[in-house]
Amino acid sequence: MLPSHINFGRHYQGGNPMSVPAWNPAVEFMEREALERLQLAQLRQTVSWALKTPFYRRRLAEAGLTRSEDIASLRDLRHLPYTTKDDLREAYPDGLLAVEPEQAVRLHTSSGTTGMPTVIYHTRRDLDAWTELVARCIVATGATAGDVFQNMTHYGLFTGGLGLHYGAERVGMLVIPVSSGNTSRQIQLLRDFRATVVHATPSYLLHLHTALAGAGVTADQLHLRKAFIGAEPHSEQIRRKIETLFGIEAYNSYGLSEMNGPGVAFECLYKTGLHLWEDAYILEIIDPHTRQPLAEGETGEIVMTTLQRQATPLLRYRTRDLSHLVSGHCPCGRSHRRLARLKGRSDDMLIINGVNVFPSQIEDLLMKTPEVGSNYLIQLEKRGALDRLVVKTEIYAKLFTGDPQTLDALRERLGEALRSAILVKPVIELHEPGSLPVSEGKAKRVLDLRPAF
Ligand code: DLL
Repeated sequence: MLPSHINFGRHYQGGNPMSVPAWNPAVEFMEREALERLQLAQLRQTVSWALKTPFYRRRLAEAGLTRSEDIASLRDLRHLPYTTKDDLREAYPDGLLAVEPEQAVRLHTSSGTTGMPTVIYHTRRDLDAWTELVARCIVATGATAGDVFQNMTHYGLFTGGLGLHYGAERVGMLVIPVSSGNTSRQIQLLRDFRATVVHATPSYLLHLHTALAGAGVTADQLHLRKAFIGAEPHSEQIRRKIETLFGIEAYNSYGLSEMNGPGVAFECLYKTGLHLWEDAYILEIIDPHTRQPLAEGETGEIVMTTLQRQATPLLRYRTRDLSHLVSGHCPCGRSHRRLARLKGRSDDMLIINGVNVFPSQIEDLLMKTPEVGSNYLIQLEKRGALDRLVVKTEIYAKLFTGDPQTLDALRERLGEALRSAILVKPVIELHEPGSLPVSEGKAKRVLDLRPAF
């Protein structure tokens, strides 16, 4: 029996302040024992899907596992191999595709460490399962079919746009699929269609607020009541600032393309941590150095195993994201455990206005350019609410003429090449040979001047 305070998302009107809105109460409030039984069954299923790929056949055989039935309990998970971003990169483009190509209906890619992207394929069923997870997240925040949803995240290979889009449609919201950028249009749409819920990166919402002032619009002329914020690190202070500036409630959303995208973990009305949907993912927190599991409350690397995705099943994927499990129960009564706000990463990936960039991608491109010398510096700054990437590079001495036109053309060419490779428009600074500081010992190539989040 479900507790009486739960409302089905489809019918929730937000009238009773004590009630907890939920999209799929049967799963969201499932007893732990039943949830773990479901996880075990899905883990076996996932391993049998994974065994369809040469990559996992080899990896699992090395771990002594050739049949999914060999998994007797969830504890056996620790015998399974880890999967890393590099594994995904090496499997590019279809080494991890576990279904017939014609069964896959969409793919998403995200940046890999040295430019080679990681690819996740989805079957129709995978997309449906993802949509359901996102619908759960949306309804858990109290958003309803009656809301007008302006989706300000990028549509395309990035998963933020399409991920939230289909979830919001499923809930029955009126969706404005505006995508990212074009702030004056965002403001016009917010006003004309009286959007009540938005989805954006936290830095973009702060930028939007500044732009509102420039357009002579005050937040209380809008009809906003909620924001879903994610895709980049942000502090509790930033959330509060967004809430105060707009007079709304903002909910933290965590996800990554390798685990579909958004819809992995989300805050509910109570904002006591991000519920991670454990019927869809097995969560582990490990010490990134020893790879040993950590106890509840200890901060370590998030490792996840997909439980529902057939086209690209992933076992023990090392996300490189750092967090810990929140102990105790959430007042909402959901049985799915909660992740604390993310604390950073255990690798050098940079998140620039929500876009993931590895310094090695920038280095690769610079080093491929004959006019560029070997010394360079990647600097990150805040310009207003947004991040700014400055790439400072020396010119190769033999090709340095000092001719302003040649330098302008090189600056332009490098800026464009980087923009298309990493999807962030950099400011390029060209320096005379030998003029950038040379570090003693291990070169420090990244200078992050953004305030700590
Ligand atoms: O950023 C998916 C997403 C879209 C999540 C929209 C939330 C909202 P990727 O581009 O693959 O996917 O980037 C994933 O972004 O490993 C984290 O390092 C970081 N990240 C995502 N959400 C949060 C968050 C999407 N709420 C990477 N807080 C992840 C901190 C986050 N970091």
